Amino acid sequence: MENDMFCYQCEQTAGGKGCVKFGVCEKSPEVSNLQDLLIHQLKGIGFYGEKCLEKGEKIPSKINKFIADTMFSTLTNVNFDPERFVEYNIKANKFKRKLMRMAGDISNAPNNADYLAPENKRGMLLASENIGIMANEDLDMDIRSLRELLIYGLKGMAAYAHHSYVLNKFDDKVNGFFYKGLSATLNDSLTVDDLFNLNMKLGEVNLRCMEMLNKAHTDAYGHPTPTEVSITKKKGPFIIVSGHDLKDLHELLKQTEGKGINIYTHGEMLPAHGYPELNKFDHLVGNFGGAWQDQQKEFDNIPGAILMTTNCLMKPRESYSDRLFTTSIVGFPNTPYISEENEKKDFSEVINKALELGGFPDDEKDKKITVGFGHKAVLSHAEKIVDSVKKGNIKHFFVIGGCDGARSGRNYYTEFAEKTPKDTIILTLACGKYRFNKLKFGTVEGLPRLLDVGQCNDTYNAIVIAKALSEAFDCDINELPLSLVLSWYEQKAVAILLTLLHLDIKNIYLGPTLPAFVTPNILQVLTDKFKLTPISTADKDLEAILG
Ligand code: SF4
Ligand code: SF3
Repeated sequence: MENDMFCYQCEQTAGGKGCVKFGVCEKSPEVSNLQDLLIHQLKGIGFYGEKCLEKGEKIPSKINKFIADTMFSTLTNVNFDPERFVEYNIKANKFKRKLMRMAGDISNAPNNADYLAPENKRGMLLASENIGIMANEDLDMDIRSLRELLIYGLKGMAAYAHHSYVLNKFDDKVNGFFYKGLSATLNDSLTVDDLFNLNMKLGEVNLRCMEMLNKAHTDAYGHPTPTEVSITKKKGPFIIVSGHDLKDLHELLKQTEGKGINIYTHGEMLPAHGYPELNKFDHLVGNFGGAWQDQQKEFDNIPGAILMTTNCLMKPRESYSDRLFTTSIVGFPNTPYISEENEKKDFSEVINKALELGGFPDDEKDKKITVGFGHKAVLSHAEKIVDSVKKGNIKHFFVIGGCDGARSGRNYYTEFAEKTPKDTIILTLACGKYRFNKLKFGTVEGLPRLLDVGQCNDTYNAIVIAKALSEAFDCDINELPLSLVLSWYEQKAVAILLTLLHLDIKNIYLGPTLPAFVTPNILQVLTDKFKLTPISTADKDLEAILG
């Protein structure tokens, strides 16, 4: 094989084309190839699962959960442990056999749908040589592009389905679409139009999935309310909790109560402070550091423990690999892992490590930012907002958010936010907010100009807000004085973009670069149909938006 691996699923892919020797994210060829094999296995599972559903069979929830968990595990910066993917591939064989039995006799199964992987790593790696993204060199480029778009959208949705599962929320339509979408990528009779429509459908189903997750979060922890969060260090032992899983944070908060340990949120865990049932713990003391790509520098020699609940995990440096813990679908070789037994996690190891390391020696001078502007909190001011827009005192709304990343072009988002006029409001979400969330934006009409709506999945909140405003103004969302300026990095951003396009939201600005897996033809369709626009400079784009 010419390349050791092939992966182009994220924004930092090598040379803007594909990682072929080693992942820019540090994913090894071994892991990449085992992931390819797993995705291939899941496509067949999708085919037989779809047939079972057509027959009215009920698929066991452990198989639905397996699909969400394992697709999520292949998302960028989640799991780097080859042994985990060996285990997942073996389990995939078992679940595929089960679905094949349930589906009964099928005459028109696509090639390889019934493929079962060898049950050892060596065999798996050999087998993976023939099934990667580029294995079929004759495949039409646009078909490949739309199949990959669908797979990455499914990976993104899998993350949100996984977070919902852990809080006991399920949805048949969401589960069903995993089978349909995966199966479609094996179906050679589907045209470019068919696959395009399936991607739009994924956008619709992902909206439902984000809504389910929003309900899971708010049912468990209350509706976010505006909350001040300290962003400075406090004296004493501590644990930093990163990722998106609020349940893990809640468990850890309960298990550390009264133990003299401070808990800090990190990255996408920042919005947790807005939830009343999480914020009520006094030892949830603040937010630590910046976005994910700063972690190696910020965790270097840190005198406390770190818990990574989901992405984004970078290769741990030796100076903190003994104190960084992974859990759930996250993993890195030779890094401590907290498993779940009977739906319970015991964080004693993390707690003991934090106590042993002693923590920060002193308090820093306190600084604060505000989070917690979910749709309830924002829409409690709806009347005032509508009135101010009608009077011309609030001129425009911007949604500036998405994933952060390491590329230098991402300064665009800082500059853009800084240059928005004083009579405009910025809604922000996901880790892209760290580009500007510690700057002072002041207020307009008594409202903060920067409203932190939450995690990437809280795009659902931004959509509810936009829909409510469009109803109040009796207009289409595209007629609102609202612009979306988004950054992407990994596959959740792909799912979210498909949701926004499904809602027919036009004129989205997207950067810092366009996905390598989108061909020029497909990009042209997105530009023509939705006026999707690559970012240029903050000045030019602001001028184009505000005129
Ligand atoms: Fe490269 Fe991104 Fe794939 Fe990692 S996830 S191997 S950086 S394309
Ligand atoms: Fe960030 Fe990884 Fe995507 Fe949830 S934490 S948005 S990049």
